[in-house]
Amino acid sequence: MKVLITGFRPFNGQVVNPSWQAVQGMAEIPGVELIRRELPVEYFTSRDLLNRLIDDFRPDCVLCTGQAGGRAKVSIERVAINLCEASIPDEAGVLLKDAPIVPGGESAYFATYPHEAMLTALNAAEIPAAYSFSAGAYICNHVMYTALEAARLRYPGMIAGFIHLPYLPEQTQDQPSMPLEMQIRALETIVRSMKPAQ
Ligand code: PCA
Repeated sequence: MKVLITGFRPFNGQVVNPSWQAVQGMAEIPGVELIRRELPVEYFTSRDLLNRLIDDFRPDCVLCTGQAGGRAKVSIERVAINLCEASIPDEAGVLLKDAPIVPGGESAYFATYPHEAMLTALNAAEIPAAYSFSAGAYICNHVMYTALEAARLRYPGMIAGFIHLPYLPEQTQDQPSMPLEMQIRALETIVRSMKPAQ
């Protein structure tokens, strides 16, 4: 099984992004070809790059990951919406409000990964995890929408979804966080619970 897994660069003045740290830290998994890539926290370049990676590698599964500062658990995102609505600009200085990702496109796409198996596996591994029904309306949602749109329109059967990760302990004094070791284990557990579509 070929899995394209992405993390993000740091953004909004931070020096690390747990998502790329965790993706880089993952061990190889038997039976899985892991393709790891870092995405910029920019609307247009992240979408173009992800689409190009999907077209080049034709993965069975696209798993994108990002930071959700303030959340205590690993979030299994269930839905991406066709909306950009952010209070901060992206790292290229683009500020979008009330803008569609794809004008005239589907309003929303549901993640196509085996969310129940993933949550069960995370619970069994005693890693705090929960479903989330909003990936926001910034770059993470944008990238998730892009992956799910590619699955729907170009690569039927491709598994796609998005995982939001908490802050690392060193990123915050007063907000929830999760050690890097546990974030890495979470991603390994999630990938192991994926099954390619028949
Ligand atoms: N988190 C942001 C963008 C990049 C990241 O890691 C988000 O939730 O949209």
